[in-house]
Amino acid sequence: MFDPKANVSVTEDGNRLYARARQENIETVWERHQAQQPQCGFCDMGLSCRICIMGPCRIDPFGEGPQTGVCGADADIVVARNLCRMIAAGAASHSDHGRDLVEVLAKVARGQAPGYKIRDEAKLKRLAAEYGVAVEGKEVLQIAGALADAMMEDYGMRRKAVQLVDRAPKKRRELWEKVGITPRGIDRETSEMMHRTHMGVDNGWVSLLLQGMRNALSDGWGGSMIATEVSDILFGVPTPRATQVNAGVLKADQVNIAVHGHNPVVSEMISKACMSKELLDLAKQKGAQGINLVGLCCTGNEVLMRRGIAMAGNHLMTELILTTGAVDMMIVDYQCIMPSLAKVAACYHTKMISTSDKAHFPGMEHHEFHPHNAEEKAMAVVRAAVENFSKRRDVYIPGKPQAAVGGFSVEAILGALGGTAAPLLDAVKAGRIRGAVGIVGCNNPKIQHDQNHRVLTRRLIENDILVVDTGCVAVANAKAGFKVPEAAELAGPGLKAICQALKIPPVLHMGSCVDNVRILVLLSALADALGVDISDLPVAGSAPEWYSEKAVTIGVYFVASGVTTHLGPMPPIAGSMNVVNLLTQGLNDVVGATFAVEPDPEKAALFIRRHIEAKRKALGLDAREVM
Ligand code: BF8
Repeated sequence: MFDPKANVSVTEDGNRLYARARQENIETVWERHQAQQPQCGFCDMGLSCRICIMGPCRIDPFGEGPQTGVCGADADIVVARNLCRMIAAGAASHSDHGRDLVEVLAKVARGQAPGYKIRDEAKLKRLAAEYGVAVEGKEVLQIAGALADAMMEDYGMRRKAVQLVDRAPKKRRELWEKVGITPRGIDRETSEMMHRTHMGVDNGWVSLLLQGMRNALSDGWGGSMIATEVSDILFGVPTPRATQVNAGVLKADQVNIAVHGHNPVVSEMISKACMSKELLDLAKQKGAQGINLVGLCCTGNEVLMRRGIAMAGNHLMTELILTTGAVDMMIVDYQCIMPSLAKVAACYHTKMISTSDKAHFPGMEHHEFHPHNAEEKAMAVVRAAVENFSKRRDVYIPGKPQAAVGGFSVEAILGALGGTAAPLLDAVKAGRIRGAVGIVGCNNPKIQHDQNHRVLTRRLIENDILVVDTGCVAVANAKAGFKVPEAAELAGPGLKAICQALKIPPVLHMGSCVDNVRILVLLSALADALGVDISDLPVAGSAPEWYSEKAVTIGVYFVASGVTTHLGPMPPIAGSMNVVNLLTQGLNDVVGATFAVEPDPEKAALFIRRHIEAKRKALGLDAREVM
């Protein structure tokens, strides 16, 4: 566990703001984590069960106390059920976010969403073709309406499989059919997962975990994929653009508004309002030089990817950023928003605004955004932020912003390669690039903030492994300076030469956490080009500092898609060696990939490098020995 006497963060802005929080006696996630020690060992091992009220029950891991709960469930059943419920919650979160976007698309089609529009007609038509929606002779809005209807059917049970599963390589789809884990409907799989984990339903730990994989796949190739694709249709496909990151992006002489959460439906509208002449004039009248919109967490990644909006920080920075005293307003939607935020904000002048009908927070002002009123609401809240500027007191903005480049959608990556994956594959075949790793996920106060992300990423690129990242890792790596073309100097000679030729960084920012599906699409393109399955590719996934249920779901759909995935923190499964062995070994025979848990990022880098070299060897490519 992370030593609380050490610096809480590996970043300068994080440590300086944490010192300020301590000085001002503001409680943060680190103090609350400390106050929880020792955390429950039964829960940590997945051995406590609260599913029914014959319990709560605990299974004794030392074999001395009870070995079953009141209902008779043993350690394997309890651990598998708990993990599966985490998968269901993660899938529900991402996929419900996707549904919100489909609803906006449907409302745009009906003219009921002023301010939103179809920004990428070509992508709309490509998606329509995938869904079998006729486009000939139809108006754009008609196509949008028909596509939204078809996507909504993916959520139910009227299909044999969710539509975008067709994007996976044929071998992978055949394997899913054989194993019986092809996802049928997005809501259906989550609902079935909750049903199976009710007391007295599925008590086979293997069958539970197989449904867990099907549930996760319904998110990866369903709800999350829909979220990303519809966001691209409504707000544009990301292309590389320059931006800046860390707390230094706040401006002392401007109105600072931070957007936090996940869904671009809110943050895009806010970004538009921040550019309105009326509100910019008002800001001037109030003595501010402008309105500075900054991002936090994944909604920050969404607006960074498409607009180059600066990023103030990731998960563990969300409280600290308020201690600058420079944030005039924080606007949140949902997911990963600590309920403590309004308490921290109350120590300053910062206004906290919640916007989603499904996410309320103590101490925040609630202004509900819906497609029909979002434009108007965005203007109203940004106006309130401008009005709040004059109430600032003591402002402390540590450090200078770090430059970064974001916006590497699959379309942008293939574009940079000249339109096809061939140059990337040639480089892999020639061994100049050994392979690629998707580093994803969160921060966790059990680990020094951003430390594992930095170390792992650095070790991989210096060994000629291309890194793509999303979510909070993407922010960590941008702050570390890995996302400027000059960072090619940090890479091994093969990767360095390619990055320099293409003028790209060795670490490519692929977006928010729902955008992990961009990685699946890219891997499918690479596998198809080589005529192999995803599990044959010299690639891996990693979540070095994960904390959330969504991260569990992402890890499971990565593995079920054939990507061996490293986890930093141990998931709560240690109470069942059967579950541990299946997830870390047995799955290889089922889906051709497994999980590996390794808290030390140096050792994790070695594990990943060995895995990549083994995959190269199996493909008949040159393989290095990793010492
Ligand atoms: O969805 S990486 S802490 S912000 S869960 Fe949350 Fe984790 Fe960050 Fe985005 Ni993803």
